[in-house]
Amino acid sequence: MIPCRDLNRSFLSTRSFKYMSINLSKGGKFNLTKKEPGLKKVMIGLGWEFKEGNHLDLDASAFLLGSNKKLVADEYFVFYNNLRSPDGSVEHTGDNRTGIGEGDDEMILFNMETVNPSIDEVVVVASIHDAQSRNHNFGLLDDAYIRIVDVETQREILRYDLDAENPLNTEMEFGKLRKEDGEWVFEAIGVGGNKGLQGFIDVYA
Ligand SMILES: [Ca+2]
Ligand SMILES: [Ca+2]
Repeated sequence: MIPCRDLNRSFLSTRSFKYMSINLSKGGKFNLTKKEPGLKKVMIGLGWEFKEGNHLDLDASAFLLGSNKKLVADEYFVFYNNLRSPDGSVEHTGDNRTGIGEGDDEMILFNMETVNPSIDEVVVVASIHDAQSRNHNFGLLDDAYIRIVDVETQREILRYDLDAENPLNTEMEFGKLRKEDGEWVFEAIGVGGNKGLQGFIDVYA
């Protein structure tokens, strides 16, 4: 049986809604190389709002992993204090500490052409800064999403809206770009935890 995602997609393409992006749900996959021929550089945007009209500092970070699922070197952990990977393929555009305003609050750029060939996965995570001392968690977030945009055309390719299964989580592996037989596939992960950014460092460093 063809998964519903694919049915929707073929429906959309036959109706020529070519600017409509794909909405992924948890576990959903999208082959960027196959579906978007010629795609070179993507912007991974993370947006969020705080329910109570206050501020919440969410941080987007990327772990560039080799085939052993570990960072190829410490400098391949890209976050607010290390904004660029050594190969220049991943760039973080800077820390946003409030999330105020619509649209992307933090952005990570990824160049598929210049990425170090040893990189097999780019794992994108979101973690709440100082979650414990500020008593913040994902339950306080509204409209958190991750989306992928073609940098050249500024067109949104796909989007994954966060559906926090556990509102008490303080960080989440949002999604990953994974190399599969030389093609880049985006996978919506949506797995949360309670160890902060350090929890991911413990796993991937
Ligand atoms: Ca931030
Ligand atoms: Ca926002």
